[in-house]
Amino acid sequence: MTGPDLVKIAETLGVAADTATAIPQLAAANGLDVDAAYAVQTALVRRRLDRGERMVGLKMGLTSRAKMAQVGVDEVIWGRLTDAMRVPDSGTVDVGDFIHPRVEPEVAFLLDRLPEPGEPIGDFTDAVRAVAPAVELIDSRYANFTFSLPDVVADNTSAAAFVIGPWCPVPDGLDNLGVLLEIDGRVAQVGSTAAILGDPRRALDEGVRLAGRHGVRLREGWVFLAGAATAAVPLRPGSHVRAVVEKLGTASLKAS
Ligand code: OOG
Ligand code: MG
Repeated sequence: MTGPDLVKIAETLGVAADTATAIPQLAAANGLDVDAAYAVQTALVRRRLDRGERMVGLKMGLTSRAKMAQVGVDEVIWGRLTDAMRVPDSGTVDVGDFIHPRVEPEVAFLLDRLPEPGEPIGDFTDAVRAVAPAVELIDSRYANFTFSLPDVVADNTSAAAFVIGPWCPVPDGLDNLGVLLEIDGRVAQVGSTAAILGDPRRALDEGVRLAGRHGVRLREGWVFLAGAATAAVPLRPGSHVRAVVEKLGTASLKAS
């Protein structure tokens, strides 16, 4: 018996993203478990690299209860970021490039040199050069933004675009900073960085560990998104989105 055709599944997900067309969930129908789903994710990102995109970082998903509850999946997941997903701070995205985009406030790390695989990270300030507020734009390729754990993993954890605000030196504490998501000047979500695994620094340990299981090593100069502190909010054309993180500042995005 042969296993599922992982490259073909990745192609289906890639075309869904390229054409902004929702598809039915595919993990159950193809017998994908979580490990096979990460292999699909690898093939899906390979498809981007083959057309000239560069890997620029890693993102964590479902590191907060608010996010787990919103999508009904309760495991921490990780995905890959490429240069084509990056939008400059205060930049504009075209909602028509996506299926049903949502935005969420995040904290980003700029990675320094990390220890060898299997070694503990040790001092956070040795591993992380700078931190920044960020907005992640997620866009599940599945109809109704509904998926199982292997589905969302295969779909590169809904990664679509991200904005990083100004980098700042690592503050003394990151574990209890207020987080706001504002849409058109109105507060749409309120939270705290404490919602991210108790402390967003923990997300880095998890990222190193979980990606390491699949042979992915985080690199110096990469961006790392620790995961949203609040639930995500649908992005409508014409909106102006700001993520504000206490002590760190603001990252913003416009939608046309
Ligand atoms: C999965 C991605 C989750 C986060 O920050 O929790 C994520 C999704 O909600 O579609 O990026
Ligand atoms: Mg996110």
